[in-house]
Amino acid sequence: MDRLIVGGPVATMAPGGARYGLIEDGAVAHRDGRITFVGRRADLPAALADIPPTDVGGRLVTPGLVDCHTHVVFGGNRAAEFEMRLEGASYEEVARAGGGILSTMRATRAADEATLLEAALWRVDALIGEGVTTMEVKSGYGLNIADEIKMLRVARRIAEERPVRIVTSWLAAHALPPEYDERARYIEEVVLAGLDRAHSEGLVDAVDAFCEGIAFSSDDVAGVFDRALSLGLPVKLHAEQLSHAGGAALAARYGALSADHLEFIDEADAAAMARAGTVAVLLPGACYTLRQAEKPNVAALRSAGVRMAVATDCNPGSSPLTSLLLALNMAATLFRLTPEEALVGATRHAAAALGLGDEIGTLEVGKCADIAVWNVTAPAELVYRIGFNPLDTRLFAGHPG
Ligand code: DI6
Ligand code: FE
Repeated sequence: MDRLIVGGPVATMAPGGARYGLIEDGAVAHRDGRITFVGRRADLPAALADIPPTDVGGRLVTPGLVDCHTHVVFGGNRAAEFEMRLEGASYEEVARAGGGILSTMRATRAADEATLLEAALWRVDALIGEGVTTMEVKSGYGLNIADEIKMLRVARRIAEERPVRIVTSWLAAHALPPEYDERARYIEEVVLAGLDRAHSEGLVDAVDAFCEGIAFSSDDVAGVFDRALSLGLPVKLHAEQLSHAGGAALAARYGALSADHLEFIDEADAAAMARAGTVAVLLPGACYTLRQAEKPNVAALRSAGVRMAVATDCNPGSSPLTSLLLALNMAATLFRLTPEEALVGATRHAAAALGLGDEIGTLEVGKCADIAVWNVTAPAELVYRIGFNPLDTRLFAGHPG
C-alpha cells in the first residue's frame, strides 16, 4: 500500500543539492518498505497526490539514523574502572593491570545469551528511541570461539526482537585473552578459526580488529584481513586511537569500508584513505570519556576528501554512550564538524561505512523507507542541542515503531 508523508521540511541527506538535501514543504512516498517518491509536495505525481497523507505539521523529516560503530553486546559494566581512572589511572594502565577489555571479557563469558540480550536491548532501545534504524554490533568481549560466536548470535537476535537493522562485525582481534601469551597463536586458533566458523553460520557481515600498542600490530591485523578478504568479507579497523600504529594506512591498503577513531592520523593517512574510499568513523564519546587531548585531524580528512561518519562506539569502557544525538553534538563541539557534516556522518556516510550506501542513509527513490520525524524545524537543531531528544515518529522499512 502506498503511504505519503507531507507537511514539513525534508532533509534527504542526498548529495549534490541544497545543504542537508533540504526540501522545504517536501513529500515522501513509500510502498512495501521502499521509497517511491521524494521531492516538493507541489511536484507530487497525480497518482500519489490522491493518497490520504500523514501531515507532520511542520516537523522535520530525515532518514533514520545509522550508528555504524557499537559494542552494545557485553556483560557487566566498568563503573569501578571509571572511578579508578578518575583517581588518576590511565585507560592503558587499567588495561595492562587486567582491567579494561579483559574485565568485560570475564563478565561476558559468564553471561548466557538471554542475559546478554536483555542488557543489550536496554542500550538498543535508547538508540531506537532517538531514531536509529540501523546499527552495527561487534563481538570482541568473548575472546574465545564459543563466546565470540555467542555475542554475534545475540547481535542477530536483536533484529528479531526490535525493528532495527543489525550489521555484525567479527572483532575477536580486540585484546589478547589471559590463556594466550603469544598473539600469533591466538590469531591462528581463535581469530581465524573462529571467523571461519562464525562466517559459515552466517553471523559475520564484516571483520574488525584493534590495531594498537596494547592490542594487535598492523602485521597481526594484515593476517586477519587476508582471511576476511578470502572469505569475501569486508574489513574495517580500530585505528590510530591511542598512538600512531599504522592502522589507517593498513585499512586503506585493504580497501577497508572504514577506519575508526583516528586521533593520531597524519596527512599521508588521510590521503591514503581518500584514495581507497575508506570512511573515517569519528567517535567523540571515546575521546571525551578518556579526556584525550589529541583529536582526529578533521581538517586533513576534509581537505583530502575523506567521507566522515560519526558513531557512539557504545561500549562499557571508553564510551558508555547510548545517544547518537549527543555524539553528533560532541563531533561538532569537540571535533569541529559542521552540523551538516555531523548529520551526514550519522546518515549517508554511516551507511557507506557499513557498505549499505545503496540501501539506507538518504531519502532517495528505491532506498529503504527508514524515516525519522523530529519535533524541530531545522536540521542543525538535531546537532546543537545537548541531552535533548526531539524524536516524534520513526518508521523502519515503512512501519512505525
Ligand atoms: N577501542 C575502543 O574504544 C573500544 N575498543 C577499542 O578497540 C574500547 C573497548 C573497551 O574498553 O571495552
Ligand atoms: Fe570501538
